[in-house]
Amino acid sequence: MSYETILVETQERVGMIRLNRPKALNALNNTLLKELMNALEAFDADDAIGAMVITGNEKAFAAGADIKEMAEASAVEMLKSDFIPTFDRIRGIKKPVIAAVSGWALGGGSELALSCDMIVASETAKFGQPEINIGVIPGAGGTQRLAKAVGKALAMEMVLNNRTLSAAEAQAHGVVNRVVPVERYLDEALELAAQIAARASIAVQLGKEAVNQAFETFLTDGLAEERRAFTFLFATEDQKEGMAAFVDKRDPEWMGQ
Ligand code: DAK
Repeated sequence: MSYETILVETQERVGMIRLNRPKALNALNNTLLKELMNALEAFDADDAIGAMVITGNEKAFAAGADIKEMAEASAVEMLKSDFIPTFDRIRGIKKPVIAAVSGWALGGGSELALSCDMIVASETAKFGQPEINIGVIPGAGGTQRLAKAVGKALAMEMVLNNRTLSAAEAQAHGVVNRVVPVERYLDEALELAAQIAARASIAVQLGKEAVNQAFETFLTDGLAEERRAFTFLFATEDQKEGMAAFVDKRDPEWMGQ
């Protein structure tokens, strides 16, 4: 399938999506959001793919929603826009999604990165919620995911006063998994994705769901969900294979079932 605003490729079991509106610093317009979602869902449905990477370019992961597209929008048009459904659907992707971020990750771009399961950042990455500069606030999870990630005080400063986070600060606050030189960030993300894609896929899927529960439920509900997922894995071939391989002192051969 060919796209207008993204580039899509596969590297063995990893699906990679590159946001590709470089002249607009990868601002997220409606076409890009639709295409991104279609590509993510196509990879999610493909048994040959085990993990995904979303990236931009060295200068910008994404500089936010396309301000030129939304400047004249009415409240009703914004309510009907693709932003909310897209971000809800990203939450529903079953396989791990890693953001490889270099340069600007602002507004909806920062929210997109925070919606991914992991972030590999280049040393030049900058995360921010500058919506206050244009008279609004984050609308795709920024106030919520950011506050959970960096704490109330810093989230307030970011949302109310456009404080940006450097890559090193983002790492110190647990927002990103690792920070690497700009020449390495994409390869590092692809390698991490390849490692996870080679693992027992049902356990990976349930592990992702269970960790997400930690941010969305009370502890007792999350623990119950984790216990159900853990128990269910004993109905999979991969659990039998994984434990037998340990006992036999050999590498497991995952079947994804
Ligand atoms: N939208 C449209 N175009 C953008 C853009 C954006 N967000 N960011 C950059 N561009 C364009 C610039 O207009 C410029 O285009 P030309 O003038 O060349 O045609 C080109 O990209 C290069 O940008 P600059 O010349 O400004 O580059 P600089 O290196 O000087 O500055 C910058 C880089 C990232 C600091 C600057 O471009 C900037 O401040 N950009 C805006 C960042 C921003 O405010 N982002 C937040 C957008 S609001 C929703 C939920 C969420 C949202 C929307 C709806 N719903 C629930 C419905 C999200 C909202 C947002 O993200």
